Amino acid sequence: MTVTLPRAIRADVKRARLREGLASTTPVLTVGAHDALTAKLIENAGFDAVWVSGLGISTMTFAVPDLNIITMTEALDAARRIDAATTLPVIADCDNGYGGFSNVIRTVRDYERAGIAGISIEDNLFPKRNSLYEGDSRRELVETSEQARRLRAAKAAIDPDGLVLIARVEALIAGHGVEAACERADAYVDAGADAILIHSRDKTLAEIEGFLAEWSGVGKVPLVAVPTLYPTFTADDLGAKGFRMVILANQPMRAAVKAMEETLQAMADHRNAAVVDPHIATVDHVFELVGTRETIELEDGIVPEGR
Ligand code: SPV
Ligand code: MG
Repeated sequence: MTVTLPRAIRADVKRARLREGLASTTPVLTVGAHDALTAKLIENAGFDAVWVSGLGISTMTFAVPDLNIITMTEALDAARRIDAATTLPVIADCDNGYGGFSNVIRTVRDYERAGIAGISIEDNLFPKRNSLYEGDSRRELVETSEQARRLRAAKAAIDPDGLVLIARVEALIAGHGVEAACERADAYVDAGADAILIHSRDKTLAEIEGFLAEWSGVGKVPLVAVPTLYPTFTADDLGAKGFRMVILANQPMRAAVKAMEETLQAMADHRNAAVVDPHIATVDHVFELVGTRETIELEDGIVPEGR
């Protein structure tokens, strides 16, 4: 028997898996990746899907704020690398489509062609501000009718069975209230969105509960939650409220930042690496995670004994 590496999964298979997940009452439990290895670790830990976090890519790959500074092609490159590293469906955070009407269409078409399973397009005006940033006094949204026009045109520009288009409503984040959020969600569904991501910073969940009580699409259109600021609600709690996807968007990135800061500080304090050795991954584990042995055996034509 020869050594084999994991097979690449076709885009249509990942997309079908994502559509199936969104149709089920158990939410698709999705975790944010900022790079390819993180996607692999998310898969190894048993999650259902990977979110390509705009905050994560901006922070970890470019060390710039999440303010529409990275370009569509930089974000797509990151999404491609992440998608290649996992058999799970990948949902890419495409911010606001990186500009105006034609940028949104180009974004959707390029992600479709790249074989990404799903994307999210939000209604923050370019240049957007990260939704979690508390100090922001200027949050402007694209007019509802214009955002719907963009989504309708984007949907028309791709295969109906192609990537899953999640329309992200930022009305609650921008302080426009539940009624405005419902109007936007209606308009985006009418424009052809496959799912609605309703984002909120309200730690009590009252805003989200208000939306769920008011919106006529609940139970008909898959809803997506990003519970960064209401993390005590489990995926099952959110599933019971009607959410079909729960995105834990940035915890691996924050874990990496903390681990690296602590490791670097300890090495700086002790001026050696022995102090951190028991607390960091072994080199062998790193080799193992990326299939180093299998790749070398395949390259060298080695047939392992007993296999
Ligand atoms: C991201 O991960 O980039 C997101 C989620 O868009 S949030 O940071 O909550 O806006
Ligand atoms: Mg984002």
